[in-house]
Amino acid sequence: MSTVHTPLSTDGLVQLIGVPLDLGASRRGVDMGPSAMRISSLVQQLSRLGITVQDVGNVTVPERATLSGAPDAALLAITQVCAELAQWTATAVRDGVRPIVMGGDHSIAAGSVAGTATAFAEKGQRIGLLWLDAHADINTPETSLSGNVHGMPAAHLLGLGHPPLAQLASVYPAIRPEHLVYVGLRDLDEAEREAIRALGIRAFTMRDIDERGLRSVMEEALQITTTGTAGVHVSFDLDWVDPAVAPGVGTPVQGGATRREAHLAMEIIHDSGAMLAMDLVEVNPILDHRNATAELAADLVASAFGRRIL
Ligand SMILES: [Mn+2]
Repeated sequence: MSTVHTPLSTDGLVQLIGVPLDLGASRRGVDMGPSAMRISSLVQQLSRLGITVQDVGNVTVPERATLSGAPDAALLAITQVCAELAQWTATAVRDGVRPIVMGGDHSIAAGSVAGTATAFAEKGQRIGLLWLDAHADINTPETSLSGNVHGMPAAHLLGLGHPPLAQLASVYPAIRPEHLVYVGLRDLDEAEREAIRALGIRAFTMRDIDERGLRSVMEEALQITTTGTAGVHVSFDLDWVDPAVAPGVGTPVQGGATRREAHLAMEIIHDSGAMLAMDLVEVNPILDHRNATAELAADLVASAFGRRIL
């Protein structure tokens, strides 16, 4: 087996971007997610698939202790981090490199996805967004009960919420409601249910996966997110997976996807050939056991980038 592989196309180029940010959550620890991912077998597994991996390091994130005591201090800091992250992902995508953005809490998706959207908008194209998560993350500063910004990135990408954070892409909104699909929801606020209904967003809950099976759900989700778009940005919150398998996450919720369902979702994403970029968020090493959740994430990424059993 050759360990040196020259990719035939840019499909074989991946850039790792770390965003050690936990300012969007009340529970601490997901700022260590990028370290946990780098310690895992992620790079080794991608390399084995013949993928060239470039690790560009971490976006600079201010320390929580240095923020002012103002109520919106975290929101302003997150907006700054997301603005820089959007530039990083846009640059990667323009260069034909697929970014894997390692969070950090999910608020960073407001930046990572905005960057992907910007790079394709320059070619006159829109992008789809596949959101794998226990939560819809579609609160705004007005509707949120907790004020936690990691519960708001989908809203910001749809053009709602804090205007500077909702306007990071060169297109507005970064994502149109008809191009966003949720898979695996199981914990929603009433305001989020209303927002999903009002915007007409296609949302597959865990019940849909139970009743229809994951394959059917994923195929429809990809069909919707790739219709009229250049492809799909996959925003993967590890809390989509059941906490029995993925205990080290920011906001665990019982009743999530099994390990096999998660792998199948990744395999179907790979088969679609439509993935433009990926977020891996909410890995919390403090709650984890021997880095199992980051290792699971590395394994799932390998499936999403073409690893096969046979
Ligand atoms: Mn999330």
